[in-house]
Amino acid sequence: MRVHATKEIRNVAVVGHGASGKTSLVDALAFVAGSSKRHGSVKDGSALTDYTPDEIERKYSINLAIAVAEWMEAKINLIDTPGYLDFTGEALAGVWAADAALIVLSGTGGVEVGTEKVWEYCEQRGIPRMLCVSLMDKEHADFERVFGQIKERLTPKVIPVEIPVGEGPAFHGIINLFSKECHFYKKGTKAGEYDQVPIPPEYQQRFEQYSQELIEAVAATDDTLLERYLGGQEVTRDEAIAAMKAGMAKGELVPLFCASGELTYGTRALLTKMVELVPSPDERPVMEAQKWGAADKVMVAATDAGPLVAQVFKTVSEPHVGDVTYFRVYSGVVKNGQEVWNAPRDATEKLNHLCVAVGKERHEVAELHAGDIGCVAKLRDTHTNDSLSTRDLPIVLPRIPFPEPVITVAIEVKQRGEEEKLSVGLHKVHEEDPTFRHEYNGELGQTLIRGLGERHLEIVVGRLLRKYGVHAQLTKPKVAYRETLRGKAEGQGKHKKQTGGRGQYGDCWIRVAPLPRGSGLVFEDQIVGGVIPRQYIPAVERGIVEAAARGPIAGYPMVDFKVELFDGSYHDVDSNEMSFKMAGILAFRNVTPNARPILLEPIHEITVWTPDEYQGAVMGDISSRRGQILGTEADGRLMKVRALVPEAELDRYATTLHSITHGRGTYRQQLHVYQDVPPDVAQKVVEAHKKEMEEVHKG
Ligand SMILES: Nc1nc2c(ncn2[C@@H]2O[C@H](COP(=O)(O)OP(=O)(O)O)[C@@H](O)[C@H]2O)c(=O)[nH]1
Ligand SMILES: [Mg+2]
Repeated sequence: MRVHATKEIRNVAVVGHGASGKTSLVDALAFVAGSSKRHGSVKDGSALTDYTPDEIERKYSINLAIAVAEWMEAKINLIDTPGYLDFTGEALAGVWAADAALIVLSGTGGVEVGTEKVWEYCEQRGIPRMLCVSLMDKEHADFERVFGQIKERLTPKVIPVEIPVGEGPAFHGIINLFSKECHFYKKGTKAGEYDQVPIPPEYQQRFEQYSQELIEAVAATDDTLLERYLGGQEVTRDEAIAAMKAGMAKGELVPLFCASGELTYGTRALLTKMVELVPSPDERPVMEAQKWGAADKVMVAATDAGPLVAQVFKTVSEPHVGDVTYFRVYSGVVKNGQEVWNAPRDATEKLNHLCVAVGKERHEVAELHAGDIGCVAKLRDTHTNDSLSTRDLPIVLPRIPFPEPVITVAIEVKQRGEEEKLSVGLHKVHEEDPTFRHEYNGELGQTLIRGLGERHLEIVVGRLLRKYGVHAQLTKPKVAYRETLRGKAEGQGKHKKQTGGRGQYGDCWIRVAPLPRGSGLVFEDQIVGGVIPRQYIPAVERGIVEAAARGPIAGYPMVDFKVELFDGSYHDVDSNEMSFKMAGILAFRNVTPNARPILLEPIHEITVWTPDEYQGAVMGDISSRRGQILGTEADGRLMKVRALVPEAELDRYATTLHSITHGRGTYRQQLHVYQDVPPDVAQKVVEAHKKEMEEVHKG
């Protein structure tokens, strides 16, 4: 592959809802451009950018992947991304690394929740957008309907630059409003070939109406153009394109295209428009970055003359290869074999076998210019989101704001002895995927993993098996119950042993009483007259603290109570710290059952965002989870519902919410307070605990 100069590079993130046709369109664009030799398909697992075993098996994208289309002297780096919200971190990374987005919509599905999500990412990153309605040949495809949805749900700034001729199975042509050309496609078209024909008479009126709207919208973004247009002068195609490009850069215009990726219809025009309308890296605004180890800001511009700085936006671990690191060069030129510096990790990395990725293949290149995207294998200390620069001028770019995990489940090994492998595997998966987290929770005795959805975590389980040989399964996370006291009580703890030589003697009297939530355990020494010598009092406290880790009801940590140590006795020879610690433990065990112990459970405050029409269902579901609604209010186009829900009832909530709101609801949760468990529920928790203890003793 030829090395391309900055001016010739176009970085385009292909984003949209799942199954809108992105991967098929990317494959078609690369094939039609001649950069890929085979027209692959998602259905038979041969699509250029869906090449991992997981993707081939499931027939949808999970990882972002790159294809290249060389067209009109330019090189378009197409970053194909998954549409499902479980993998939305990949879409975000793709948008981050690109200079524009091609948002793909299905001719039948239109604007869906994934479309809204990626639209938001593009807004945040401030990149120009093109919209393309694909699957135009699919039964019930409806361009006008999708156009209407875009206007209503995404942006009023959308402006069609193409209109389809025929729809669904009758789709066979596209009228281009810029060039005023009509292209007809024959059945069996292989690589987007077309016949140029006059605009069909039945489309004449539509053509004129849309052309007028287009030219008015374009002229409206540029005063001189508008003046000329209003003065009745002709606006040429080139002028219109230039104004459109400028309007897109300002976010004032969003052109709409149509295509069928699978049939390759519309792909040639789309390639041309990407080259013409997408800014090259040096046409994008200069970025502000941080000089490592200094307070200075550095302005990073996409020029070969600038200091080298690149950012890793994706890491994939590949069989027989190890980690493959995808990065974008934001400034400077990077050469094959060059040494670079990962300043925050204090690591030198050598870029051996510098490559350009095309799906699963990698083509070695001599160098990459400012703005280009490449990859390299076997870096030792570099991970997703790291910046690479040089020792002379270490620079750190702003980090990609990956989404926070939303669901938590527990994971365990199926076969004993694989625990170590599991922990290594989880760590590796996190390095590849910043939206995945893991931690061992000592209190629950469980490894908890967090991610963006159940599908995400199931894929992780598959990856652990395939790549790290770990047989793992997902289980329900345990609830961190607590115990506390409702009443007061007092009593004694006495530890006395006489075994031959020196004995053991410790004796204490304690009083317990409840404290408000959040107080923890408060210990008060009220010993007077040295009935317990000073040096043994901390030992009593340690005994109580240790015993309080397992409450009297079901062995959960006991919190929010006060212990007063008010009396005791000692023995001149036999007393020691150990004996007083035991006395503390015994006192706690004697006294707390008489102080009306109760079980507490964590209550989370959840905030749910849902379209209006599902609000009733969302609230009904919350009530059925022992939830208490705190309030509802409008928040933008959505309704916001706040509620308190016990953690025990929130298992797999993300999945339920997804299904009640048809994928459009989202939520956040945060631990709010610990509250009494209702008696009937407490009964079940106690029984479950008993059963677990019996099993532990049996096993
Ligand atoms: N009829 C028709 N089907 C398509 C077209 N493009 C993709 N598909 C099918 O739609 C499904 C989803 O396509 P895919 O490219 O994986 O969509 P993605 O999830 O957006 O990447 C697959 O079964 C494709 O074969 C198209 O242009 N026409
Ligand atoms: Mg895909």
